[in-house]
Amino acid sequence: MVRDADPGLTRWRRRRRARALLHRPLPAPPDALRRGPLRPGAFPSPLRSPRLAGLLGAALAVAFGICFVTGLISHLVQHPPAWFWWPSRPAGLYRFTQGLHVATGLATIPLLGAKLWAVTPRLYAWPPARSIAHAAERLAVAALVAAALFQVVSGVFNVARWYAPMPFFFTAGHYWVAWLAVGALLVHVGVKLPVARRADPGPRTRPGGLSRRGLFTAVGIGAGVVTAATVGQTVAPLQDLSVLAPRRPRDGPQGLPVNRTAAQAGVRAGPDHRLVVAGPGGSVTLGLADLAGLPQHTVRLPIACVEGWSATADWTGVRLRDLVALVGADPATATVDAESLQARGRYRASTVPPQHVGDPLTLVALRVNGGVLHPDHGYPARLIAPNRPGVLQTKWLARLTVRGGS
Ligand SMILES: Nc1nc2c(c(=O)[nH]1)N[C@H]1C(S)=C(S)[C@@H](COP(=O)(O)O)O[C@H]1N2
Ligand SMILES: [Mo]
Repeated sequence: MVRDADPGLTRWRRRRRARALLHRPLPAPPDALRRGPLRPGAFPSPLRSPRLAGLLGAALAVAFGICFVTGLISHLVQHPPAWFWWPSRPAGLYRFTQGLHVATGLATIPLLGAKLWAVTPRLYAWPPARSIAHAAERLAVAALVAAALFQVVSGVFNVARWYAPMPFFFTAGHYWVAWLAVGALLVHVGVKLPVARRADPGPRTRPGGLSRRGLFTAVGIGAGVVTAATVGQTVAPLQDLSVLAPRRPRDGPQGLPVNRTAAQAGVRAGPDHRLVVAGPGGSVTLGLADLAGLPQHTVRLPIACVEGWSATADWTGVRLRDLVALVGADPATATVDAESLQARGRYRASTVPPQHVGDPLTLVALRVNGGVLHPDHGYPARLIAPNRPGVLQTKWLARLTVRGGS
């Protein structure tokens, strides 16, 4: 009996044939199309070298990497899957990671601009696709550019709270496109890293023109200006510098910005307001005098909005763990669902996990910065907890449902 070949050899041949097919030259399009930016020598600037593209790419990869990781943290904290655990300390950690997310995202803008400028000639590469493999690589780059632009633009719209041009739920779109960008970026880096390593450094200067160092300095200054013009939304001492920041940490009633006003939320609470605390073994209903009669504590905690602004305030009220104990549950293991008087809206309710319930810094706040809560800050009672995004600091509390903790 004659065997054709051993299976290993056949597989090897098949793979070689597939590779040959991927790299077989495609027919070149007619030369008559080579006009305008497609003509040879259309981009004379020697600054646009593979070396420059590589250096800018490295800077972008660092900024994008930080932005991706901090964004992922933010997403997990806001939409926690069952396996995810986020501590209640350090109290200002989320403020830092989310501030960094928005700052690196914004600093990306000048870097991305310079990078796209540096690689513009590649957009008009001739022939447009040399082989199937080359075409696939270019498609990955197209996906990367589109995803990166989408992330920057949608992020800026969100910071500016301009939702009209986004016909999708920002948080979901921004999250999923981030994965698309990371995937395309990994392919791109895998393909380009060897090229950038081998790249001839090219001329550093062009007679009478901008040097590479000059260009880098300009991009660096651009990134610095963008950062300085916006970081004051979270670093209060810099707020006067931040002319482009949509929010200023000390502007608003009681020296604190407002995200959604009571009127916008359709909430009107009076002094007859009652807070229901429901536990596994029974429930209590507390009027404002009852709440004020419980031990009061003052904590210094920030509101850190996903939009990038944050502000510190002094909050006074009842510890959440004291209310949990009031209905006979153990604060160390209880989870609390907090619901607002607000009837509709995505942020009318939030869940407080055990590590935050048990933390003595977590309050049902009745006062801020020395006065009774302004209606826009959640009068008569709002949640304030350490290391939590603003969207989870539920205002106008109406009901607390305690689960577990028995
Ligand atoms: N009920 C309710 N609570 C809410 C919101 C909301 O829309 N509804 N917005 C949240 C968001 S996004 C932020 S950043 C904080 C802002 O609190 P402040 O307006 O008191 O600064 O409130 C949170 N609490
Ligand atoms: Mo927010």
